[in-house]
Amino acid sequence: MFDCVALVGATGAVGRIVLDQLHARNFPMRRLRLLASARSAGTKVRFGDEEITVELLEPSAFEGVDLVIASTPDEVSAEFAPWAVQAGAIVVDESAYWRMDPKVPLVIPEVNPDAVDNHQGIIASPNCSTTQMVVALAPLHAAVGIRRVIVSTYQATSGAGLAGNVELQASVEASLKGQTHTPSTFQHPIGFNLIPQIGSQKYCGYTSEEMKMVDETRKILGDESIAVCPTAVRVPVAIGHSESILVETKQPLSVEQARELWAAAEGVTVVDDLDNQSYPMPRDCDGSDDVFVGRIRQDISSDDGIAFWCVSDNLRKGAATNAVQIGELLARKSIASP
Ligand code: 2RA
Repeated sequence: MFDCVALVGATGAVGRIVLDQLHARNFPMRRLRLLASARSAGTKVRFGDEEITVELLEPSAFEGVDLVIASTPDEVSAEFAPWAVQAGAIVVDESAYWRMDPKVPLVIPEVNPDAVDNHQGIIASPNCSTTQMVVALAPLHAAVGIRRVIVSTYQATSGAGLAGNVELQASVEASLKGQTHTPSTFQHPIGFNLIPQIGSQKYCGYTSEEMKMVDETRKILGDESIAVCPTAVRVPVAIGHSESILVETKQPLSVEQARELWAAAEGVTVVDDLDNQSYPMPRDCDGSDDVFVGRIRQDISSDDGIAFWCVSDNLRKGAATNAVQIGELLARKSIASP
């Protein structure tokens, strides 16, 4: 049980869901404080029957805080996380800033829960596109070993925050009226379009979003030999990232075995009945905490591959839920600040 939990970024797209989750899951805490920049400080936010006033994010704000859950831009996290650790809090951070720091565990509770044991104050939650893929890959990797992954993502506009969904609506409405909406969040109009760029150029023609899928997957699964070839695409869907994944395994894996492994895996739901038009779709996964897999089939172009389709609510398991689950894991393990 935590005496005091602070949520940083409560008014953002993910922060609002963290707030809902803390309440709905009866998170083990006695008191919740909300911290934000000067722009949001002073606003009142509802938490169950309470109204909590957002306080200013500053170094002294972390006195008496045991656990911080944070959903902020990278540069905000870079600045405040050391203040919180200095004050004796554990930070569960959803930004990308700390994820690849060797001193920072990168954790999906269903996959690598023991990674939290050696934290040094900061624990990172992975990128949304990585999280759902790794939840699906982990049981296969444990059973037969994964050699290579080829993944194409179909990522919802809410991955870019509240502004992404505002832009989706404006862009669709403009298109329906035969007008052009000038984008400000995305590189191109997103209404009735697909944009094969998420993030900026990072390595050999791959974007920052794509390289997160390479680097974070290896770190979470603890295996630098796994080859990942990603293509990340923004699609005109508000909530729910989808991924087409082809996985090559070290030992043979049948469709039946894969289905059994997923059926037994925590946090995975199999929806796979093509004859009855049953497979995961973003509309059906919106608001759910699981990772959904379907369209499971043998790779007909090689002997050692399985192809599947994977969908998850990017704001929940991809962000808010995973961070809250890390907090619950710390509480279960009674892990305190170092
Ligand atoms: C996106 N994955 O969808 C990013 C958010 N972290 O834009």
